[in-house]
Amino acid sequence: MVPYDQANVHILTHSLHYGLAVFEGMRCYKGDGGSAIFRAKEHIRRLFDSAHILQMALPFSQEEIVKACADVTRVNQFDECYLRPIAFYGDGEMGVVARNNQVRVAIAAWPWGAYLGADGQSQGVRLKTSSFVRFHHNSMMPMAKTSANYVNSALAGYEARNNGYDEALLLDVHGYVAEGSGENFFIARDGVVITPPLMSCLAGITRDSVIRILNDQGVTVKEQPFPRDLVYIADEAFMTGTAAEVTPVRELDDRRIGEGKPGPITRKVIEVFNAALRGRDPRYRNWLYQV
Ligand code: PPE
Repeated sequence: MVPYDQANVHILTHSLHYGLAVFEGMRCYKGDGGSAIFRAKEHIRRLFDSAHILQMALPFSQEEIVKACADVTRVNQFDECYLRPIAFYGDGEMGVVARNNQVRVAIAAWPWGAYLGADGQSQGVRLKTSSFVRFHHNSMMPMAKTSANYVNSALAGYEARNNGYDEALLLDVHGYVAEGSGENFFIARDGVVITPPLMSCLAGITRDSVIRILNDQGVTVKEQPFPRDLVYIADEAFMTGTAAEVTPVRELDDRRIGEGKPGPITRKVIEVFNAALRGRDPRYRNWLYQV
């Protein structure tokens, strides 16, 4: 455990220069059985998947990192918090392809409120289709949660906010809906839910959880490409992510979606998801990692 002020790295930390870092974002919730990290094992598995894609060898096991995340939460005495494990190349050699720097792993925790604002979470957010295209999987790797990927997200996220919207919706290189700058995206029309396939978007753990919840509710979920105008005429839309949780979407490109407020499918997903996070739904109790 390293105190906040001493958790420093050298200015020549390789990953700071070239973006070759992999990270995770998880939330710990206080529920009926005490505090627990939501789907900790799946998140850390994805951390290792991201590292594998970058050919970065992590010097710990998945079990060690999961346990360390619980330790960080406990030592900080947080009931609820956001957790950020990150693996990166330390200082030593410079140059893009330097391979001899030590792989370092850190885990930070802090309290984090509603990602897209409290109003956004209750009333729905307003999105703008981004002029920045989600990168093709032969340029960057959307399946890897690497720091470098977030330059694309930040460009899109800034643009949307500069223009008075809450968040960006990025299209893929073929012009189909991909995801938000830090969220997966879903629409519902005539009772069927559609989300983009795992092609130009991150394999979100919240996305996976919501698909499971919808299936358990008897709602059909299709993972298929769709264009932005299908979003305009959708009955409902929502975004998912660890930070954003399940955030309703009320507008895209100044077109109201459905009735312009969280619809019945979205509200049901939020209700079941919130129960699952806090250990109040036995079907999803194995999603919780007790701290
Ligand atoms: N897509 C992107 C691009 C993304 O960054 C996230 C998470 C998701 C989808 C949803 O994934 P998941 O959290 O596994 O359901 N974005 C993280 C970073 C947010 C930040 O600003 O930092 C998050 O939500 O923790």
